[in-house]
Amino acid sequence: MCLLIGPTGVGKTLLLKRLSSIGKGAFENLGQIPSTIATVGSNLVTVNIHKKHDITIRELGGSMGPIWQNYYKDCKTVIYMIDVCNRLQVSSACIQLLALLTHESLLKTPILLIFNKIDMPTRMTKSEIEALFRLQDIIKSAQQVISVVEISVHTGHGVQDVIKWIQKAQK
Ligand SMILES: Nc1nc2c(ncn2[C@@H]2O[C@H](COP(=O)(O)OP(=O)(O)OP(=O)(O)O)[C@@H](O)[C@H]2O)c(=O)[nH]1
Ligand SMILES: [Mg+2]
Repeated sequence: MCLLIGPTGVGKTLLLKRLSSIGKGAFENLGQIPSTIATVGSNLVTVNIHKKHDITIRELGGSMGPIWQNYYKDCKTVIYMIDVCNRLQVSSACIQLLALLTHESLLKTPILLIFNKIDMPTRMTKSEIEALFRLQDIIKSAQQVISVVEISVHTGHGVQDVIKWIQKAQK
């Protein structure tokens, strides 16, 4: 199982919807943007994006932060998503990220960091975020292999990179 977490409103549920429609054969940027509501609890979806087997992804709502750790034991990979427009969320997102990277159950778990909503003109730039998160320091000091992608679930930009990472990491 792949665990999909991150603060509220960053786009986790929308990404899951995109991945399931791509798994059903739809092109990644076709169709309207489906609406989402804040996830209370968790959202379990099986997506058909791997040649050999289906992949189960569990989203935990951002408001469930205090209980995320109950799910760390059962996951093979973790995707942590961040909203590049939400400046108010940066520091808490960073603290949450550090907590998960140092959690004993996740020390060997491959981590994908997603910076989402790069379609927005009000977005923070990549270097701005990297500085705010001290990303290079985090990557250097973490025990896990951390990959980083910038995406827009709205336009579909970068979603293929997410799929490639899941296919590789979730063998
Ligand atoms: N502009 C823009 N908006 C996005 C993007 N991805 C998601 N959103 C919007 O962000 C809002 C929140 O998306 P959700 O997928 O519900 O967020 P979530 O991370 O599941 O939130 P919780 O379930 O509360 O933890 C929705 O209005 C989405 O349409 C994106 O790439 N660009
Ligand atoms: Mg959600």
